[in-house]
Amino acid sequence: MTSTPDQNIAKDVQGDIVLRLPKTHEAFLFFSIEHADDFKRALRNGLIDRITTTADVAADEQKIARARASLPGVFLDGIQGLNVSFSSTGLNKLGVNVDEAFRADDVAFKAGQEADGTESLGDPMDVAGKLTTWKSEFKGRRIDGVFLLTASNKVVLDGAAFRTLVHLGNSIRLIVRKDGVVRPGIERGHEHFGFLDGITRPTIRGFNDSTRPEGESVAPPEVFLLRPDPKDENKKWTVNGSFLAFRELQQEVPEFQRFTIEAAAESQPGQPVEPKLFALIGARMVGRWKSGVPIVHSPVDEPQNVTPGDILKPFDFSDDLEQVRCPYAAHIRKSHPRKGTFPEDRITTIDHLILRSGIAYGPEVTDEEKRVGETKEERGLLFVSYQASLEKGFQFIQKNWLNNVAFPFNNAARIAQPGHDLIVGQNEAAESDQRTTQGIKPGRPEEQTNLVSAPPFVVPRGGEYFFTPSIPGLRHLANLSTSTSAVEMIRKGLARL
Ligand code: N7H
Repeated sequence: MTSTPDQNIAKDVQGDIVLRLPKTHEAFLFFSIEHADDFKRALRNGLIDRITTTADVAADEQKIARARASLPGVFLDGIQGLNVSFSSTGLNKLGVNVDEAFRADDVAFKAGQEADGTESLGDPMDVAGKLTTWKSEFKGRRIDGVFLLTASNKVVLDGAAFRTLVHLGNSIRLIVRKDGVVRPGIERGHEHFGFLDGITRPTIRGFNDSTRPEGESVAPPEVFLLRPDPKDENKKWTVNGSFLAFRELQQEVPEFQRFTIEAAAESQPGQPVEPKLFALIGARMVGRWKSGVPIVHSPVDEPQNVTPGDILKPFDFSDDLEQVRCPYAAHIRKSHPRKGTFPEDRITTIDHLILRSGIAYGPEVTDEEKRVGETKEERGLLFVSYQASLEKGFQFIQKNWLNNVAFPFNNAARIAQPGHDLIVGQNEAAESDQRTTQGIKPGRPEEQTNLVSAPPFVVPRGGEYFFTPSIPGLRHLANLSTSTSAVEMIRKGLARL
């Protein structure tokens, strides 16, 4: 009996997609493919065997859980991960006909994220249409692929990165390495604005939904993993692969904090600004307190002595149709409009679920930055999301929900413009980078005035779209016969002279 793609999720799907590679340190090695045949040989000769699968991650998670039973918070030194993904230019170089391999509507992947940055994502650009905040390494479509390496400390990570690069030799050129690190001490698991991240994680029906926390979303595999027509030979190798959206998002932490303080002062003119109030404004911008507790459960006071149960307690917005407890524009309500956000049922949003797996980067805020209230050093989030369609997942959420002042439409409070997502939404109007929202300041919606934020405190510094093939998909790529291109033959010939 042949196995179905769903039965193969554990052994075939790369580990970062469904369960996330466990990590305290992560390196993203962005590369160009210089010699496709040598690269394929390196894949075949040991590299594919080192790729961490979903089953490997499940086994690692059990080891970590066993160790934590006796020593809470411990992370095991032996645990390492390796995944690999390719941009459409990379797949081209490996001999894939990208038009045949993917659907006609996988346009964003084929065109690359730089084109999408100006077309759909609303990234800042000048009058000539050039992206103004993007770093040069992400421009010009030079990135063919990315290795994701994870480890429990930097020494082990550096060793793994070195070995991977040595194994690949001249077959690739390292364009840039980006390192992420879990924040230290009590900030572990929190992103740089201070909020606990990585809480929500949709599950896959028939794979890991039976053990999901109560209230967590369940979606069919095809929301996250490709399921092409089995009769289409050109697409067969893409089964159980997923599109990866990578974004380098710089966070301006002192500016974010200053904004919450100023908004608090604006809310209660003439009164001293209380930390309690600006903490509440920050929580209303996100939809959760920094500890992770959803504000629909605790809409006024920051809960103390928070337990995992408080953080994971199921919620939707059906008891908060008029955004009294959680604003429509809160990041988690904009990015995942659960039941109660707009008249249609939640079922309509299942297609837009994503699996996130990002990590913080950069140093902690320095005393000097705290003193002057200004960012001097670069830090932020290396954002990663996986989905079976960028047009329904990452791109859709950014473009149609986070950047869109009119979303959620037809809301119960009849607010025409609930506003931008103030965390990561962009104002697409080229002449202004101001974002506005309703409902962030506490109080009844009818008492609300617009809250204006300028400039944004999350700055997109670039990114790329990739395809993360399954293990059989990788083997297919590694064995794909490419008639060595004329350019490559000339290059090889010259190198031998
Ligand atoms: Fe967001 N933040 O700290 O404010 N995000 N996010 N995100 N995000 C979430 O539920 C954050 C970004 C989603 O199901 C939490 O795990 C920051 C992008 C989605 O309830 C926090 C940045 C996109 C969810 C943050 C950033 C999304 C989510 C709550 C950038 C997509 C799940 C913790 C620097 C385009 C919502 C959690 C749900 C949750 C933050 C980026 C999407 C704290 C700082 C670009 C779908």
